Amino acid sequence: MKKVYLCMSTDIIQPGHIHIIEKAAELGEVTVGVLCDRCVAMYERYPMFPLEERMKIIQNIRGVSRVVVQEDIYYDANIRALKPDYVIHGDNWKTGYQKKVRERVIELLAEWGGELVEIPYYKSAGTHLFENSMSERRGLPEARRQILRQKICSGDIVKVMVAYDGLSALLVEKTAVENEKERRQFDGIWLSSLCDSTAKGKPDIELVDLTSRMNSVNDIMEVTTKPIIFDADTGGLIEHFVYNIQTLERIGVSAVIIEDKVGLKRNSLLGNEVEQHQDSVEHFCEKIREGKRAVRSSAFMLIARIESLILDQGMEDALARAHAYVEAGADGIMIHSRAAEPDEIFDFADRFRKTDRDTALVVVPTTYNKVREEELEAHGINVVIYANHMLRAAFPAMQRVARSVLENERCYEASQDCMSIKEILSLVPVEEG
Ligand code: SPV
Ligand code: MG
Repeated sequence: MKKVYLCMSTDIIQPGHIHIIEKAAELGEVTVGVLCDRCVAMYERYPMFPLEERMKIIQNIRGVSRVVVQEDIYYDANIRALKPDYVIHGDNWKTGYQKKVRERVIELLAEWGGELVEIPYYKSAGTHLFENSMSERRGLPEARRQILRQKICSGDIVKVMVAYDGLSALLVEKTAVENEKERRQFDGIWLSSLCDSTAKGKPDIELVDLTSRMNSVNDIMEVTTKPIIFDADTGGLIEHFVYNIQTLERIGVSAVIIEDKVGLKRNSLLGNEVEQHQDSVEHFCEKIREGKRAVRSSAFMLIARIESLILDQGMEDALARAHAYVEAGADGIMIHSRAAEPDEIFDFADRFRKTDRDTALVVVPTTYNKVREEELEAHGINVVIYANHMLRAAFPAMQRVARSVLENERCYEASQDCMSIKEILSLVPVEEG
């Protein structure tokens, strides 16, 4: 009996999957490599069913003899171990990030005279409808929340980029880079108070009201499927916060971060250059407790942000607050710093992790911007937020163009810095029915 290998990443079996398994079974005894959760999440979307359940489903399909785990998108380990006569795949992997994987499979098979069999990509009449409905489902509030929780639990660092309107959110949703080893995308969207306010031409002092901020959330929800982390500033009065957190939950936000300050809120990066005051531990814990009581979804996260390092209150204060906030029910801690180096963040994370291994840790490396994600991950940090870069990039580009038109009294020179009309018209395509 010939040996056949195929790799599957899906958790929802469609006619196309049955088709390829049937074809594989015609060639010999079929081993399916089920791609691990981390790889599926990296290349497609977070799987709805974990690896063990996906293996069970696939094991029970007629024609499958054996299932094994495939730990990497490259087939090396599994096909070296199995030495199959055939590897079977749809013919839709000749371009994009899978191109290199395909080439490597061919190279390996040649070592023992194996063959790659490619079958035409199978599309049933329902495939298009199914794909559309899957993508819509991913954008539902509860799906976004679960994905955020799962990603945090996975142990890999969760990469979150700022967005403040539909277009910036679309970029966070769609931007991906690929190299030979992996495909990288952002895992979530940060609805920064600084950027949401600045984009509306307003200062970051809790002046933009919730109704207006909700419009930004709605615009972003409409064009994305990724989890949204909402910067709720101080959360305001506890009596108001319990209503507002419900509103945010209802409109689809995945997590809310509130910071432990009171009075007129100023941006944290101003530090002690301006007057700003930290809340008492007791009062902020009360806000956390009441906020958690108000929400209905168990996946929705309330994250407490500590301003002790921003306000020079010291590490002991930051750590004591972190433990108190977790005790009060916070699902995560954001520790903020305006230092040029990450040392105090590392120190905080190491000491916090000595007694708390589970609570999500969030950081915003705006000032200590040389730090790499892998260093943060090594210190037990779960979420990194790039809090303002999209807006800081857009503003100088727009300013340059505005100045150029004034200086040249025509738009020819400015056009050299602009994307073409063709590009802008196809940037957001009209959806085909
Ligand atoms: C924001 O992006 O609005 C933040 C982060 O709250 S910071 O600007 O660093 O305070
Ligand atoms: Mg803010």
